[in-house]
Amino acid sequence: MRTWRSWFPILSLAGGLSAASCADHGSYSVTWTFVGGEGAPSGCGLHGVDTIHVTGANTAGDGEDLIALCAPGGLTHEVPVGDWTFTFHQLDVRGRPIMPVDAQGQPVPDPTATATVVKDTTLDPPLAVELTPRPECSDGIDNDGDGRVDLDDLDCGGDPNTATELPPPAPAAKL
Ligand SMILES: [Ca+2]
Ligand SMILES: [Ca+2]
Repeated sequence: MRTWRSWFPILSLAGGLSAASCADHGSYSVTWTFVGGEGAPSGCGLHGVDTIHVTGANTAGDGEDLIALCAPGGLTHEVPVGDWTFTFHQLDVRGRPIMPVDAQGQPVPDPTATATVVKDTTLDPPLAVELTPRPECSDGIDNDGDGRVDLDDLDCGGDPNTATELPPPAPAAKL
């Protein structure tokens, strides 16, 4: 009994997938950079972003849920046709969502984009989204290479919202 019950949702899901595959499909494309125009090949590693998690829905009720490596800076993926809204989440190396904050510590929402996906066509030009990096003092990275990460780096001053792990500028030498 228990075995039959546990199989039932899986069989239902398979039926749903095969029905969905009959729909017309096209592809969306997206590229991402970091605020300020910094490219993904350097920015993803620098800001501790391992993957990008794309979620979305179209007006017909289809869904998108895809995780792609951050460093390539873009992806193309086939989905059912329709008017889509996508959201782009940053994930760290452990697959945990990254919650970017601004200099005041206020959360910055994940970027979203809308697109109309047309049958047998790839969206051109691609969607372009801009990711907000975390402050250096809470990104899990030893940004300045001194062997101390985030709040272990005294230059963060104990504040996870500090923008840089670099020491403050030395006072001008007195003559
Ligand atoms: Ca850091
Ligand atoms: Ca450091």
